[in-house]
This record gives sequence, C-alpha cells and structure tokens, in this order.
Amino acid sequence: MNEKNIAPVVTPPLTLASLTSDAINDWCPGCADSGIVLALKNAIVAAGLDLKKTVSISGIGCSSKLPHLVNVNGVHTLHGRPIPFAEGIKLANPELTVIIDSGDGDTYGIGAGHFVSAGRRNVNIKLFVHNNGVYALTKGQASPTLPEGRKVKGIPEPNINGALSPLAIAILAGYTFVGRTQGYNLKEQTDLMVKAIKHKGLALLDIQQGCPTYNPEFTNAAWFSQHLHPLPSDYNGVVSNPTDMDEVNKKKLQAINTLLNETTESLNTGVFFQWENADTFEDRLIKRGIKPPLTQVISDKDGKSTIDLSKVFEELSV
Ligand SMILES: Cc1ncc(C[n+]2csc(CCOP(=O)(O)OP(=O)(O)O)c2C)c(N)n1
Ligand code: SF4
Ligand SMILES: [Mg+2]
Repeated sequence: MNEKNIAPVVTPPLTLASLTSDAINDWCPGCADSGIVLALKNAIVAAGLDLKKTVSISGIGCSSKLPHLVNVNGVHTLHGRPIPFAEGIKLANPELTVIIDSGDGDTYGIGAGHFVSAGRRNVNIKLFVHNNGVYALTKGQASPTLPEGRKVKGIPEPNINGALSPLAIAILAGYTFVGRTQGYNLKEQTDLMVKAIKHKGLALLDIQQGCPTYNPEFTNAAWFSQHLHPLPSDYNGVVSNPTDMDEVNKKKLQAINTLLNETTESLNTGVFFQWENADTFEDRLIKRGIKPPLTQVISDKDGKSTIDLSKVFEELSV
C-alpha cells in the first residue's frame, strides 16, 4: 500500500461522552467532587484540548480518585507528590496539557514543600485543589485550611490551629495565575478552569469543595452561596503589561490585600492575580539550549538506543 492509500487519522470531535471512563464513581452522595469532575470535563471540551495530549494527575485522597473518572491519560501518584510528577511529565513533553486534581491535605499539608517550590519554577501546569477543610479519605481530621475554632466530625475539640491562606502563599511563591471557585457552581468553575488551562504558566485554582460526610456544616451548597461571592466587578487581577514590574507588584499587593481582608465568613471567588507571559521554566530551558526529552533522538530506526552511557559508567567506576 502506498502512502496515498493510507486513510488519514481523524480525531473525533471531543464531547463530554468521550471523556467518560468506565471507572465507578464511589464518592459519597452529594460530594462536590462529582461537580468538580463534571466541570473539568466541560472545561476540557470548552478549551478544545486534545484527549490524547491531556494528562490528569492526582495525589492520594478522595479528590485524588479523579483521574480514574476522566478518559484521558492519568497517574494516581503518591500523597503530597502530584506536583513533581506533573512537572516532570510536562518538561519531558511540553505538548501535553497537564492538570493536577488533589486535596487540600495533599497540596497544602504533606505536599506544602512542593506547593511552594513550584512557584519558583512556573512550569506550565494546572493545579486544581479540592479544598474541603478536612483529610476526608482518612476520616475527617482537620486540614491546614480549616479555620481556628471550627469543629468538624473528625476532631474531638474545635480546631486549635489557624488556617493557611494558600492563595496568598501561591502569589508570593511565584504562581502566575491564582483563583478561587466552589464545587457546586458548575458555570463559574468551568469558566475559571478554562482560564487556568489557557493561561501560560503555573495556575492554582482553589476549589471550595463540599464534603457532606466530614465537614457538612461549612461546606454545603447553601453555606457556599451565602458566604462566597464573586470579586467586585471593578476588581481586575490581570496584569496588562507583562514587562512592567511595577504593575505586576501592584496587582500582587492588590490580591494579597483582598485576601487579608477576607474573613472565614466571607470569601471571594474569581481570578485574584494573573500574570501572563512571565518566563516559564520551559522558556528558561530553551534559553539555555536544553531541549525536552521528547524532541531528542534516543534510538535508531531499529529501536536501538543511541545514547552512549559508557562515559557515565566510567565516571562512576571505583
Ligand atoms: C505518605 C502518606 N501519609 C499519609 C497517608 C494517609 N492519607 C491518605 S489520604 C490522606 C489525606 C487526604 O486529605 P486531602 O488531601 O485533603 O484529600 P481529601 O480526602 O480530603 O479529598 C492521608 C493523610 C498516605 N496515604 N501517605
Ligand atoms: S468523605 Fe467527603 S470528600 Fe470523601 S467522598 Fe465522601 S463527601 Fe466526598
Ligand atoms: Mg481534603
């Protein structure tokens, strides 16, 4: 058969149905994780992503079961470690869209070191954190975002620790997109996910997530609609001139000031800060002449390795 007779590969149009996997959703009834996975599928379709070039990554937790439920490539990794997995995958093949879904305990607790360090690199990956205030999978202990004084089912006394502000930490660490939404608002979530996916650089979307089993009082749909409000219409967190560092710093301060003025009873949703076109880690590698592994020749036409490791072994020999 010559080349002319080979049928062209046609990628079918992406639909919600094509994103549905065979795995069984075993989240509790009413869990906002189900709303988040639906919003993610909507966002993948709306952003026009290629199913074969989209990767879903998670850590460990109820929320981290998400990659099983979306019909794209995925890795259910280790507790607190989805960020380094995602960074490695993106740097190996920058053509991929890499999206992390993990919990607040996973990201802001055991994974806090990776969460902060990621800001210094600005790899073009997306971090969607299902923030329910508890370690739900392990029966509802307090997570780093549970406000002081709140009593949830998994702790005997009201929380004695204060809550972290992950959005403020992300802005100071170097994240170039920082937003917040909530798991029962499908439209707002989808819109913000699309914005985060289209952003060039590291994006954090903190998703206030209802856990009716372990934190029913403060994470239900009625509580969210009463206490979560979109940022004021005259608030603009987007940097208009990416090379103007004065503007960048002003927008960062505006976001941090807004976050500091929030109370546990009144939270904003929307894009707090966005700095498009800041150098990503990928840009920095290109400037140093380092190509991603995907574009490097590692084997000949017969599949035999072309990498000569003899020098490395010589150096290691004792
Ligand atoms: C290294 C390690 N430490 C602890 C655990 C136990 N563990 C599993 S999930 C989890 C907490 C998950 O909480 P979160 O990330 O908020 O996810 P959620 O279940 O709330 O969605 C813990 C402590 C583990 N699996 N691995
Ligand atoms: S324990 Fe909470 S977070 Fe986990 S599936 Fe049930 S409702 Fe969802
Ligand atoms: Mg949690």
